[in-house]
Parts: sequence; structure tokens; C-alpha cells
Amino acid sequence: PEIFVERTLAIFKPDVVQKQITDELEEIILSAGFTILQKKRLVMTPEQASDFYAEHYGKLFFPSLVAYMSSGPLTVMVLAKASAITYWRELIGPTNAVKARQTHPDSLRAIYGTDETRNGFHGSDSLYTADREIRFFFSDSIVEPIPRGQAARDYV
Ligand code: DGI
Repeated sequence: PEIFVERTLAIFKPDVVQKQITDELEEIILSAGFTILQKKRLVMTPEQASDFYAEHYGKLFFPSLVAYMSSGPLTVMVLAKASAITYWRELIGPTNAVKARQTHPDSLRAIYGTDETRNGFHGSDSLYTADREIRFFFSDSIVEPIPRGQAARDYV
């Protein structure tokens, strides 16, 4: 079968960055077969966090989400792998870290996340959002689909 290499945007959120386990997490990411194409550490303003999560504007949890996401440094990465979008979301687990501890105890949110707001990790949920989110943080990057087959050797 054809291998379709994807890129996804991954974030270590402030509760995780504060734990100083970024090196250990990067090892997990590399062992899982991802390539880290880009990486940076930054702090978002509340405005940037609102913009990033604009689809949730108006929801009850939106203010706490924005406050949390702008509360401290993030590590933002572009990961590449075959089916990276699905695979990274599987690795991080369900949105609510408390529930994740019951249903997906081996997931990163279960192990390193805090609660339903401070859940430790982000992963794009589709090719479309991955494209938007990668441009959001890496505006200088050229985001094009990696040609089928051709680049797989470099990234898988
Ligand atoms: O793609 P996810 O991050 O798993 O989830 P999402 O895109 O539906 O929501 C974005 C973030 O918003 C999520 O990581 C945590 C927060 N959030 C989502 N649903 C709830 C929530 N926070 C609270 N407190 N309650 C929710 O129901």
C-alpha cells in the first residue's frame, strides 16, 4: 500500500513544559517514529491563544482555555510520519486527562496531563487544521503536501 506522510502540529502545553520533561517527551516522539521537522519555545498572548482556538469562541470553557494556553511557555513542533495526524492524537489520548487516566492509562495526557482544561498536549485533528496550525506558528514555512512515495524514505 502507498504510504502517505503527513505533518501535524504538536504542542506541549504550559503544565507539561513546567514539569521539565521535554527531553523525555522528545525521546518518546522519536521512538514512536516521528521526525521533528520544526520546534520552538514561545509564550502566547491571550489574543494569540484566542485566535488559535477561535473555533471554541463562545463556549463555557473558552476563557479558561485561553488563560491556560497563555499562562506560560509552550513547546510547539511540526511532526512528520505516515498518518502523523491520527497517530499523534492516539498517542496523546482523550481530551480530558482525568478520563484518560481511566480509559487510556498509557496515553500522554493520562500520564502527564492535569485535568480537562490543562491536558498537557495538542494535536491537529485533520489535514486542513494541521495546515492552518503549522502556518499559525511557523509562518515562514512552506506547507505543501509531501509527494506520495517520494519523500517517504526521508520521513517515515
Ligand atoms: O482536540 P482536543 O484538544 O482534544 O480537543 P478540542 O479541540 O475539542 O478542544 C480544545 C481544547 O479545549 C482541549 O484541549 C481542552 C479544552 N476543552 C475542550 N473541551 C472542553 C475543554 N475544556 C474544558 N474545561 N471542558 C471541556 O468540555
